[in-house]
Amino acid sequence: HEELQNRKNIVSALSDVDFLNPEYQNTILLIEDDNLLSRQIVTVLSSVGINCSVAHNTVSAKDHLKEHSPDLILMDRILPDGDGMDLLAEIKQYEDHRDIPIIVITAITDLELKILGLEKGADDYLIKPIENTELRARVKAGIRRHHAIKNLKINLEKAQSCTVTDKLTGVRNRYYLDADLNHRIAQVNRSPEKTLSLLMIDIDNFKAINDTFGHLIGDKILCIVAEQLSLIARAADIVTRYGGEEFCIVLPETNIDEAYAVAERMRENMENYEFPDIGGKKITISAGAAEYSINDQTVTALLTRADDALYKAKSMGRNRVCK
Ligand code: GH3
Ligand code: MG
Ligand code: MG
Ligand code: MG
Ligand code: MG
Repeated sequence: HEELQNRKNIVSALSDVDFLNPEYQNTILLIEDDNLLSRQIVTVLSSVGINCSVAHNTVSAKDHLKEHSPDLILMDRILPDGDGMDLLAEIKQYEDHRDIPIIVITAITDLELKILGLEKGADDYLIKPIENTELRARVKAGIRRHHAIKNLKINLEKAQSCTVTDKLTGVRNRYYLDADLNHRIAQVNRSPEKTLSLLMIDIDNFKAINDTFGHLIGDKILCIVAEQLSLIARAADIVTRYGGEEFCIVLPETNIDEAYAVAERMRENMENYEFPDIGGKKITISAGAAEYSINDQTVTALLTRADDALYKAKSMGRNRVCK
C-alpha cells in the first residue's frame, strides 16, 4: 500500500504524466543498437516517469521478454543480429505479449516497408531523426491504449466469474452446472465407456433452522455446508448451488457405487460437524445419487433420476443417501 502511495505521489509530482495509471509500473522495452539514440530516448522518456529497459539486439530483447511484460516496446527496424520485423512477428505470436503495443523506429520512409510492419503487428512508427515531443506523445498514447486493454481484460474476467458463481456461497451456480453437464453428457455420448455421476443434496429441515435462528444465520450455515461439501469433494468434482438449500455435485469419471460412497462421506461429515453459529448444534443432509446412462440423453433426465433418489432419501427418514 505504501509503495502504491509513493508511486502515486511520484506520478502526481510530474505534471506531464497525469495520463499514467499509478497502479501500473509504466515500463517499456527499448530495442536499439545505436547508443546515442537509445540514450536520447531513455532521457526523454524518464523525464516523464517512463522507465526504459534497453536491449541492444534481438537475443537480449527475447531474454528480457521471458522475465518481463513491458507496457510498450519501442524497436529499431535494423538490429545487429536480425531484422526487427522478424522479431516483431515472433513477439506477436506469444499470447502473453500479444497486447503489448509495438512502435517501430525506422529511417526508411518507404511505404511498402511500413505496410509490411503493420501487417506483422506493429502499432505505430517513428521516423529518424526522432523528435522528442513526438516520441513522448506516441509512447504515451501507446501505453494509454495498453492500460485500457488491461483494464478491459480484468473487468471481463471479473464479469465472467460473476456469471458462473453463486454470490452467497462462492461455489458454482446453476447456470454453470447446466453448461458443464451438457458438455460432459455430449462427451459420454461420444465415448460410452466413460462414466459420469450426479449428486443432488438437500439440507434436512432447513426451514426450522431459519425459523429458530433467523435468515442471516441460515445464510451463514448455507456457506458452511457449501464449504464442507467442497472439502469432501475430490479435485475433479464440481460443487454447485442448485437453488435454495440444495446443492448439485457433478462427479466426472465416477460410477454409481463410487458416487454413493462420495455422498456417504459428505453425509457423515455433516452429521458430525458442530456449527459454531448455533451453539455447536448439528445439521444433516440427504442425498440422491444417479449415474448417467446413454438412455438419459438429456441433462433433465439425469437430474430427475438424482432428484427421485433424493426424494426417496427424504421419505425414508432423512440424513441418508439413496441411489
Ligand atoms: P426437508 O428436510 O424436507 O428438505 O425440509 P426443509 O425445511 O429443508 O425444506 P423446505 O423446502 O420446506 O424448506 C427449505 C427452506 O430453505 C425454506 C427457505 O426459506 C430456505 N432457504 C432457501 N434458500 C435460502 C437462502 O438463501 N437463505 C436462507 N437463510 N434460507 C433459504
Ligand atoms: Mg539499428
Ligand atoms: Mg424440501
Ligand atoms: Mg431441505
Ligand atoms: Mg429443498
